Amino acid sequence: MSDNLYTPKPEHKFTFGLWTVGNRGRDPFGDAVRETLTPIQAVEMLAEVGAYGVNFHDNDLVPIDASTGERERIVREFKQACSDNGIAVPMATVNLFYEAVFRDGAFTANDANVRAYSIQKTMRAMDLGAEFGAGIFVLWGGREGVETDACRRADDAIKRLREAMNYLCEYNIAQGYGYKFAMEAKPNEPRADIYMPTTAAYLAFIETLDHKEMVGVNPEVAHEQMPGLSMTHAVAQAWESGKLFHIDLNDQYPGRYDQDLRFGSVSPKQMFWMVKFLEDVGYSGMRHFDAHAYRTEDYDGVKDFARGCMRTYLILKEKARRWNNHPGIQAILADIEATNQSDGLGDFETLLARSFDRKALAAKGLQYEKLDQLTMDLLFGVD
Ligand code: GLT
Ligand code: MN
Ligand code: MN
Repeated sequence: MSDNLYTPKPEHKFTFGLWTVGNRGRDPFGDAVRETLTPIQAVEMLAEVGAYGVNFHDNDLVPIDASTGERERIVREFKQACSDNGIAVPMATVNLFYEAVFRDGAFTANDANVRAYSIQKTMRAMDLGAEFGAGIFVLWGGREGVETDACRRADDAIKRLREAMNYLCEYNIAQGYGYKFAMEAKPNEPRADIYMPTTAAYLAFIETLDHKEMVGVNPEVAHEQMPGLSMTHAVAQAWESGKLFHIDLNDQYPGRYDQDLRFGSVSPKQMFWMVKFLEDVGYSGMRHFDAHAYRTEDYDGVKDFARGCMRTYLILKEKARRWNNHPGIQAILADIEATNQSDGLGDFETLLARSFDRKALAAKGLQYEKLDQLTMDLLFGVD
């Protein structure tokens, strides 16, 4: 087996955020364990490990208090570093969660000035991303939630979110940026409850927007798995709705804080189904790793982490190819498909007149045990 198969290449569209490889291991109980990585050092590292692109929040690149002159210098130098290292910037986003001003939310905050400031900050982040040719703009509403519902009606929050999105879509049109917005759900953390807890919640919300064609979703493995949901099903619904604009890959034990672990390191079987889905349907967007290295690691360990994310994706992609060509698996799938033949339901009268042999329909074993074990053998590498 050629190891080349598992070597990342630009066509795989593997990207990382500045905040991912640049994560210094801070958590609520302890401070940084790694030195600050400058944006330029991060780009050099991403090129070294074979990534295609880098993504950033406005303030990952340009400090919030930077002067116009500083901003220009930073942008110029970072553009140079990206071009020197052959690294693209396919996605940009905005930090609407770190500063104290966002303690009550951003687009949904009760203070109208906070809401306006949040929209202005987003417009400026869109300007910044556009300077790098980013085509996707991610919006993660991490602070859009509550600890107590005493503070506002939840439907008012949704109306405010809609107003903000409609305004930003108009700005996108007016500036001719051509962004696709990708909204990222999360059930909780840092708020006790976040208003848009699942990808499916966003899919329903997007349909109510003035420019819904411009807005899709950015499902994240960890955010679906925290409450024990299926990432594959979330991704499938987004895809089927034509709304899978971006994806955040990592891993997560259900029922815990947002762990953002190395892709595939916790639930390889679930991630196999997800990768197989993406590859089978021909998803052509970015494969973005929104994860970070263990707090135990130095920067060599961060490289191991980044390489591991991409390698695992490519291994699962190859496993999916083999699954699709596995004679035993395909024979069972053909059996399943044989039961799927239909001339349609016909009109009401026809269907009401049809008789069904309920017992016969329930009698035949479906071989899903065998199918699943063949999958396990393939994943374990023993077949
Ligand atoms: C933050 C969050 C991620 C989001 C990023 C984009 S920021 O790291 O945990 O899930 O994708 O805002
Ligand atoms: Mn996360
Ligand atoms: Mn994310």
